[in-house]
Amino acid sequence: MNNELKKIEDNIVKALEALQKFTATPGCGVTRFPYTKEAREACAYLKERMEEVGLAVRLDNSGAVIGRLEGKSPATIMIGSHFDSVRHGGAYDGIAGVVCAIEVARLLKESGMELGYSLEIIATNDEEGARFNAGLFTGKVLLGQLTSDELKAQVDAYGVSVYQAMAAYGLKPEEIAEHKRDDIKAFIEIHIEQGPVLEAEHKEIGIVDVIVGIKRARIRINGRADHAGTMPMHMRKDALEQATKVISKIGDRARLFRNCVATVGYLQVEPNVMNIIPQSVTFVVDIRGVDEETIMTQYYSLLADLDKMSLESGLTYDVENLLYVEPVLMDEGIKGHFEISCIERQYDYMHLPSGAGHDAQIFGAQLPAAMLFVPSAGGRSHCPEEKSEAKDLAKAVLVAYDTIAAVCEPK
Ligand code: HGY
Ligand code: MN
Ligand code: MN
Repeated sequence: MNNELKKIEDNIVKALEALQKFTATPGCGVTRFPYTKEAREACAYLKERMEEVGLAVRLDNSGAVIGRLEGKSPATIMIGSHFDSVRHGGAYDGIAGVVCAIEVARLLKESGMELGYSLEIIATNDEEGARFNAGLFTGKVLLGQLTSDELKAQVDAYGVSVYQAMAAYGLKPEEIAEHKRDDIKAFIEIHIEQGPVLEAEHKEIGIVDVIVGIKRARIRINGRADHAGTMPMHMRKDALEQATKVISKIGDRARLFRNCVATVGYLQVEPNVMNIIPQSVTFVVDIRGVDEETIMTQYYSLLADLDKMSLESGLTYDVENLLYVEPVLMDEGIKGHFEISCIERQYDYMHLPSGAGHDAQIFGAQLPAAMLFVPSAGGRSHCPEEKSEAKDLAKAVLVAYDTIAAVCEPK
C-alpha cells in the first residue's frame, strides 16, 4: 500500500478512537446528543484537528464546527457530515465522514494548490434527530428553513426545547433565521453505507445516486386509565390495544412497495404499569422511499387506519408532523468526478441508493450534492457493532480529494 494511503488510514483510526470516547454511554456504544457535554468535547477535539491542518475554525450558530480554507472566490464548496449520534450508536456513523473531510483538507493544504472556490469542512449538529425527533438541523439552519418559534416547539423527553438547549449551550436561538448561507456551491459527504450492499458486492466505494425521502410523524392515541382487573372488556378504552391494531399494519404495507421501508422505533405507554389499562400511547412512524408517491400513499393509509380505529373504538388520536424531506437525486457532475477518480485509482465501486437519510439530502434539495459510501461490516449500523475499515475510508478520502481538487480548480 502506498505511504499516502497508510498515513490517511492511521490518522482516521487515531481520530475515531479518540472521538468514540465522547459518549454518554461508555461501554455501550456512542451516545452523543446535541448540546451535551459529549457534543462539546467532540467539537473541541474536531476544532483542534481542523486547526492542526491549517483551517480557520469557528462554531456556527447551529452548533456545527466549520473549518475554512480560503480560495480565490468566497463561494464555498462544503464537505463533511454529522458529529452527533443516535443512542447506543456506533463509532462511525457521521463522525467518520467528518474525520475523512479533515483528511481531504490536509491533503489539499499540503498540496499547496491554489483553490478557486473556498473550501469548508463541516461537522454538522443534530443530523440524527435522536434527542428532539426532527434531525437534519444544521442543514436546515444554513438553508434558512427554521424559525425560533419552531425551536421552542421541539422538545426532548424531559421537556427541554431546542431553544432552551441551544441557549444553555451558549448559542443564540433567537437569531436562528439570520444564519442562512447563500455562498454554498456544493455539498459533498463521505459516509458509511449502514447497509449490506457494498460488502455483499465486494466493492470498496459506493457512489450514491439517490437519497430516500423520509416522512416522520409522532402519533398519540388517547384512551383511559382503569383498573386492569375490574373494567369489563366491552367498557375499556385501552390505548395500547388500539395502537397495536394500527402499528401491526405498517410493516406489511411497506412490503407491498419496492425500495420502501417503514419503522416504529419509538413507543411510549402511559402510565406503563402492568395492572393499569393504558391511558395513552405515543409512537413515531418513520416511512422512507425513493419516490414521494410511495411514501405519502403509506402515510395516508396509516391515517385511514387511525380513523377506522377511532370510529370503532371511540378513542381519539393526535398526529404531529416531525419531518418531511423529499427523495433527492445526487449531482451528476460530482458523481462523474467520483467515477473518474475510482477508475484512475482502480477502486472497485458501484452506484447505489441511500436508505439512510443524510445531511447531503437537505443540501441536495437546494444545490449540487453528492455522497461517497464505504462498506459497513455485516451491514450493521445504529448499534455498537457498527464498523467500517479505515482503508476503505482512506480510499474515499482520495476520491473526494481528486473531486474537490477538480471542482475547486481556479477558473
Ligand atoms: O435516520 C437516518 O437515516 C439517519 O441515520 N439520520
Ligand atoms: Mn445515523
Ligand atoms: Mn449518519
